[in-house]
Amino acid sequence: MKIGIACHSVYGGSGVVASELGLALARRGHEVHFISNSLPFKLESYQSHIYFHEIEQLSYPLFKNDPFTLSTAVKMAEVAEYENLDILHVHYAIPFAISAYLAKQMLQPRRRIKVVTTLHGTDITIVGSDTSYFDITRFAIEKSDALTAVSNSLRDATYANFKIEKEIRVIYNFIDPNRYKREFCPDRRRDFAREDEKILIHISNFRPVKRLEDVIRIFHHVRRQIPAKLILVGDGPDRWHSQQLVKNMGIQKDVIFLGKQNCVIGLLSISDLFLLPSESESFGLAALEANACETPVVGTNSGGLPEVIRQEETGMLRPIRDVKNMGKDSLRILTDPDLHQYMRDASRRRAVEHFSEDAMLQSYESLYQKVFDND
Ligand code: GMT
Repeated sequence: MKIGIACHSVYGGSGVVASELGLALARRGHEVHFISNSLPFKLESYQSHIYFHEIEQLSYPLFKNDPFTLSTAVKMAEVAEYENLDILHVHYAIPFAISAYLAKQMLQPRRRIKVVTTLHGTDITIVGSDTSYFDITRFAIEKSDALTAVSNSLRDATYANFKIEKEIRVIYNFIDPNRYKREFCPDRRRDFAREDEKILIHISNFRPVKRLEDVIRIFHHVRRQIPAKLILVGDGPDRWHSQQLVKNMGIQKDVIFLGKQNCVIGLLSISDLFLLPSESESFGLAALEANACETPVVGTNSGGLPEVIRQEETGMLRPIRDVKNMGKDSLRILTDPDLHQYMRDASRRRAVEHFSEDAMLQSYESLYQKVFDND
C-alpha cells in the first residue's frame, strides 16, 4: 500500500511510534510517505521505500503565527494526490486529524483518501480535555475513518470524555526485540558510576505530567540508603526547576542531566532501574523500552501503565505522588539481587512476548486493509 504518516517530529512518544511504524511498514514492502514539519529523528539515515515531505511554513504579515493546521492540510492533499496515497495515518489528534479531514475534503471527488487516527494520550487527556479544544477534538475523532488508541485505558478515557460511538481499536506501542535488547557495555557504565553504585534512569520530555520532581525525590530516598546515581535523559520546561531542587538537596554530583539523546538503548543497558512516576501515562513507551533492555520499572499505576508493567514481576506501581513507597519499592528491588534478576528476566520476556513489533504491525496492516476495502 501507499501510506502517508503524519506526526510531530519533536522528542516525544507519538513521533517515535509513528517513525518506527513507518520504518517497519517500509521493510515489509509498503511505500511510506512521512509528512512532518521536520525530519523525525529516527529517519536520519536512508531506507528504501521511505519518503519525506516537509510541511512548509506559511508566513504573511497578517498572520501572527504560521497557520500550521492549514499548511499541514495543504501538504497532505498535495502528497496524497501526487503520490496516490491509499491511507493517511495521523498520529496525535490535534492538529493532524483536522488537517487530514480538510485534505480529504479538498481532494473530493477526484481522489478518495482514507484517514486513520491514532490517539496517543495527551491529545485526549490534556489537549483534548481543555474546554477550548474539546469540541474540535471530538470532531476530529468522529471524522476519522478509523481510530486506534495505544491502550485500553486511553480507549476508555476517550469514550468516557467524548461520549462517542465509533469503534476504537487498541494497538499497543511496540519494540523491535532484535534492536531493543540489553547491550554489554562496562566502559559506558564506568562513565557514570562506580562498581558499587546502582544506576537509576528516567527518560522523558520533562513536562509537568512526568512529575520530574518525584523522580528526584524517589532517587533521594534511595541515595540516602545506598550508593547510587540518577541519569536524567531529555529536556523540557521542568528542567530548570529540577536542577534547582537537585542543588538544594545537595545531590548535584549524583544526578546527571544528560539532555536529549537519540539512542537510549545504550543508556538503558547500563541502568538498574527505570523511574516513571507520571501523573498520567496512556501507555509509557519509555517503560516498555526499559523492560526490553532488562530494566524493571518503578512508577505510578496511572492510565495505561498497569497494562504494560506487571506488578512485582516487571516493576512496581503505586498511586500518583506516593513518592515514599516508590522509594521503598526501588530500594527493595535494588538491594535484593535475586528479586532484581527475577524482574530483569521477566521484564525482557514480557516485552518480547506481548509487545513485539510483528504483532502490532499485523494489526495496523489489517486495519488499513479493512478501511481501504470499506468504500
Ligand atoms: O510522553 C509524552 O509526553 C509524549 C507523548 C506524545 O504523544 O508524544 O507520549 C504519549 O504517547 C506515547 C506513544 O504512544 C505513549 O507511550 C505515552 O504514554 C504518551 N504520554 C502520555 O500519555 C503522557
